[in-house]
Amino acid sequence: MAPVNEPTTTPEAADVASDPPAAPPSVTEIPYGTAQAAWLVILTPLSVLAFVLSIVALVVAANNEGGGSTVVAPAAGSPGATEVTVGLHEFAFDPDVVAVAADTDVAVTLDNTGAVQHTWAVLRAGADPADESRVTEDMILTELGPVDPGASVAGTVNLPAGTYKVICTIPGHFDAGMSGELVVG
Ligand SMILES: [Cu+2]
Repeated sequence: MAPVNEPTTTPEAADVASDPPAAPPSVTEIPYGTAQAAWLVILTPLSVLAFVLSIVALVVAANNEGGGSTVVAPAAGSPGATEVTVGLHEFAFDPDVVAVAADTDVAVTLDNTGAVQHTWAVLRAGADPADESRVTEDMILTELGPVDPGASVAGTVNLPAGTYKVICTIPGHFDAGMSGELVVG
């Protein structure tokens, strides 16, 4: 017992011994650090993955939204539709392609969800002006509106089968992209 105690109680030995014990705290911190690092190794990729997935979801949602109003919009209603609703906003029709029945009264409702007035003017078959400066009065078969912001206007069209260009006649709007198609058949 004595030989064992003697070295540890020696001041010199105690100093030597007290130095290593001072180190263990930092040694015992390493397991904690590695444990935290291990959690970080697991959680960081998961949070990065979650972040990436949420970005992907946002991009997909944004693309779907854009596709619904501007890109290849599905025709509203069907070839035999006798009523259709079209949204108006800066600067597009929603949807921009609308299908309705031919040679019959078709009820058209325009909902202006934008902040300024808009119209919905159907041009005669074959009329396809490249820009607003080429639009003439005789091109316009029928026109609904102007529709005030937040308001709705109802009207009726009765047209023979064909594909008609639709534009907003408020100055600047057609040139800003506010045009669509009315497919009658
Ligand atoms: Cu407009």
